[in-house]
Amino acid sequence: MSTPKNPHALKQFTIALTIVLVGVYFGSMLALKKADSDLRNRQAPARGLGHNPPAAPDSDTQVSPRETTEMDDFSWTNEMVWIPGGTFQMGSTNGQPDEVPVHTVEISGFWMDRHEVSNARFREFANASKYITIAERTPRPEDFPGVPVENLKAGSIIFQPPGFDVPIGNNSHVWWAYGVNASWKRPEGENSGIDDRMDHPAVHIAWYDAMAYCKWAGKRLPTEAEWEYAARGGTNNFLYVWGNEKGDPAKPPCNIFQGSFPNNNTVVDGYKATSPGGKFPANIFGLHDMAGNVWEWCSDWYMPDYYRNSPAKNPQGPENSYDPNEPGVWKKVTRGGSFLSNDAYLAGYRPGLRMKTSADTGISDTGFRCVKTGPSPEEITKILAAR
Ligand SMILES: [Ca+2]
Ligand SMILES: [Ca+2]
Repeated sequence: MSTPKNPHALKQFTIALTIVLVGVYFGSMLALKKADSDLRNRQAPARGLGHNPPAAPDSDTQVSPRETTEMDDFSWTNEMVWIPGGTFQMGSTNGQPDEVPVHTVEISGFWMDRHEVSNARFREFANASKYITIAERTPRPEDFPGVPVENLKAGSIIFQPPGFDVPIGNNSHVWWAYGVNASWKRPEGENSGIDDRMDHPAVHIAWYDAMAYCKWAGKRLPTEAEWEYAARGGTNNFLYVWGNEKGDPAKPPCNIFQGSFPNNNTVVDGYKATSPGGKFPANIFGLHDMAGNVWEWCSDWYMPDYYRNSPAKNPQGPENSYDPNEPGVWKKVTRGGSFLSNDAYLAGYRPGLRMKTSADTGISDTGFRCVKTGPSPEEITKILAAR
């Protein structure tokens, strides 16, 4: 694969960059983290040997499913749409090397959240479960021996335009910074909040955080194949979620980045960062923001060549993870692009585009939505009629 143009592949790089930007004060901690990462990279066994995935961080196992009534009233279907099973062509010949071969995949029917999980929903979960996201946790001294405790600061990765021109195709990723105290509650770090963004998608959600939410909600994350099938609206193998044409530049069909990335966001679509769920047209299945707004976690580990030999029915993803650009870092798939996606850098909002991010990493443009295996609408009608 070529060097990725999207910054999601480069957590360690971003952290290293932060060392320069933030200086010695915070750099001492992050330098150790990078050193630790480098050590793990060197020790990583060769791909495909069944090495074990990293353990979930502490406290992720403490979440319990929310209390429900004894008899399922199917009220959970109100915020979801039924995705009827079918067969589709997964992948794209118009994208990156990891999007081929285009192959036939059969998907069983499932339910999917109409919107990305909102701040309101995530707050409901956090309040009920007392769950603390990874971005909110202060790094533990035992994980960073030798670093003064006062230098261990919770935070997450935020978008920060550098203020100088970055040539198209430049992979320096100078637009990412470490935001001290950035989290889903403070999307841009200190002095930011979500009071006026409760219907926007929650961001700075790591994969482990999303899994904890799913456990509480009685749902799960979509597989990568389910996500792409749903985004494409079933059988269509369009280039974009809505068809093969990009559409009217004056009326963007989704929340992405207009203008010259990263400094000049012309905000033609009306949103510089996240947008409330449902502000842009739904796709054929009735799903909103499957293109843009925030990247969405899938359950699959990332493997660049998974399409070459994956199961033809309901593929669940590989057992291992390998990113040639960051060997040794276990990554989960994210899909759909974000408010930062633009045509100069991968056009991440295409339904075939595969992104990958370290499972413990939150970013200011990454969230998720859930799916659920359950009876179809017809079956539910029968169940309710029989009561
Ligand atoms: Ca936008
Ligand atoms: Ca999205």
